[in-house]
Amino acid sequence: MARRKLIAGNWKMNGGRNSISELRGIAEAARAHVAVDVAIALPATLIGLAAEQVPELPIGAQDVHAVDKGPHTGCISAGMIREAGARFSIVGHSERRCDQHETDAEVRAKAEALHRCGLGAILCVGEQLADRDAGRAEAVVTEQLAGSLPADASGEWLSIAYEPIWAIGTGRTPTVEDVAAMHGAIRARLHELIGDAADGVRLLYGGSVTGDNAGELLAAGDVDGALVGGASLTAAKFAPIIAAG
Ligand code: G2H
Repeated sequence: MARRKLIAGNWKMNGGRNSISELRGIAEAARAHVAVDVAIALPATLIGLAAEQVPELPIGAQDVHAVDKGPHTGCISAGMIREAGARFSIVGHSERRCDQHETDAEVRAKAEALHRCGLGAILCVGEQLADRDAGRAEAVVTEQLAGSLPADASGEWLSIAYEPIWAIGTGRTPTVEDVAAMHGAIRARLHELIGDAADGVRLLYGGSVTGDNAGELLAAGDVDGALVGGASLTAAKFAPIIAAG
C-alpha cells in the first residue's frame, strides 16, 4: 500500500513566542513539497499561538493525559489540546517513558484518549542500547508495541515512531539495514495485532535525523517518514529533511 511520507518535528522543551517565524519557514518548506506531510509537535504553551498564526501547518502536542478531565494538577487533556488547535499528539516518547516512568498501559490509554477526541497520535517505541547489544532489540520493541497499541488502531489516525533510545540526541544512528529490519519486524507484529489495517499505518524513524542522513534513512525499507527533534527547531535545518521525504 502506498503511504505518504510524514516528516514530523518534535520541539521537546524548546521554543517561545519568538519561534513563530521558524514555524512560518517550516510551513513554507512544506508548501514546496506537497507530496510529503509535515507536522510539528510543540510545547503546550505554543500550540494555540502557532495554530492561530500558522494555520496551514498541522500542530500537535508532545503528551496528553489519559482521562478527559478531573483532579490531575499540571496535566492537559486531549480535548484541551484540540481546543487549542492541535490535530495530534506524540505519546510514549522515551523521554516520558524513562523520566516519568510511563508504562505501556498508560501510553495506550493516552493514545485512546486522543482517538476519542478525533485527534491523531504518534506512538513511540524503542530499545535501550543494552537491549540491542544483547540481541533482543526486536523482541523488546515489538512487545512494547503490543502493550501500547490502542484499540481501533489504524493509519487514519495513528503512526508509529521507532526511536532507538541510544540514538536520541546523540548523533548516533542505527545502520539503514538495522532500521529496515526493525521496521519490518514492527510491520509484521502489527499485522498479527490488527490484520490488514497494519498496511495503512505509517512507520517513522526517529533519533538524530539530520539533513545529512535523512535521505538514506527515509529510503530504508518500510520507513514512511521521520520524527525529528533537534533538527526540527529551525526551518534551515528542517527544510532539507522535508525535501528528502
Ligand atoms: C528523538 C528525536 C525526536 P532527536 O527523540 O523525537 O530527537 O532528533 O534530537 O534525536
